[in-house]
Amino acid sequence: GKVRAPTHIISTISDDRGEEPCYAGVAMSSIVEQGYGVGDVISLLWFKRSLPRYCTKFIEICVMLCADHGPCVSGAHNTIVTARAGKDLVSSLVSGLLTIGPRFGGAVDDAARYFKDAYDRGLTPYEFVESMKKKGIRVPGIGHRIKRGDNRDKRVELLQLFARTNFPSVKYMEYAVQVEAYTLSKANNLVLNVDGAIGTLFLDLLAGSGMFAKQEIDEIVEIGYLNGLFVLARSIGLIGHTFDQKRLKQPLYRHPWEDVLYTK
Ligand code: Q5B
Repeated sequence: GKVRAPTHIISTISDDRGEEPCYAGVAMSSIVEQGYGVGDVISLLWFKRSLPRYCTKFIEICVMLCADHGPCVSGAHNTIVTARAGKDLVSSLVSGLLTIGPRFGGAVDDAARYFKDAYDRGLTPYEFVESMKKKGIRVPGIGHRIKRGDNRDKRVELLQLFARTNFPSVKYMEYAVQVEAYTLSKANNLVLNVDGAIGTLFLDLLAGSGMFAKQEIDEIVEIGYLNGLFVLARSIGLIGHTFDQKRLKQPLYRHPWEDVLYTK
């Protein structure tokens, strides 16, 4: 019989060989005709399945809420400086994206990992937070530079409201709220931040939707899909900041001497 030459690439999420491209087996015409949104496209290309509407709506809300957070955050700052140095769109975008990490916007996966582990092991908020402290690890998803116990992050409240209204279960989020109550008793800036809200609510989506086997959830958390939501969302804002600087014809940025402490 025919022997197929071994392939150098395996791909399982999309196929452009037919009349029209397919995302996880769904033809482009269906995507358009059925009025799918970007949440459905993310479901198909990242999770390889169509998710219920409340899940895709949640994904879309995450993308909208994280699209930008002003010019002063690390990512926007880098992008603005790069655009003002005369660099092109892609360079300006990636210089902002490269700041996303454990302190800024890239704590979503670790929040999901640590909160899942603590909840599944039945740790009390006190045991969880103090065990992290003993290990010298900051609790991912907790803490913010400008948000406080008396000035909560509106994005977190909006995500929580949507999930409480639409998700079958919000056990991981409620656990995170209890953890936040404990961390706020230690310091007023230790709020549940947007990374922590998305990380724990996505655990609820994965566990409560009935669309994922336990092994699949463990794999998603282990591989780390969820920072992708922040990266994707913030790209929208970073592109906007690039255009803004170009439109404003802003000159090369140079940081003022007065704002540097020169010392030996
Ligand atoms: N402490 C976010 O720190 C920040 C603690 C903690 C235990 C914690 C910090 C942190 C975990 C990572 C995380 C996502 C670096 C943040 C985001 C997107 C954004 C950004 C925007 C947007 C802030 C003061 C004292 C110290 C620390 C203790 C702080 N965090 N203890 N667990 N998690 N969080 N990142 O204000 O005794 O004095 O040594 O790493 O979730 O990135 O809008 O800006 O949309 O763009 O610099 O919202 O919390 O505070 O470092 O001076 O710490 O609190 O140990 O205690 P700060 P520090 P001590 S959302």
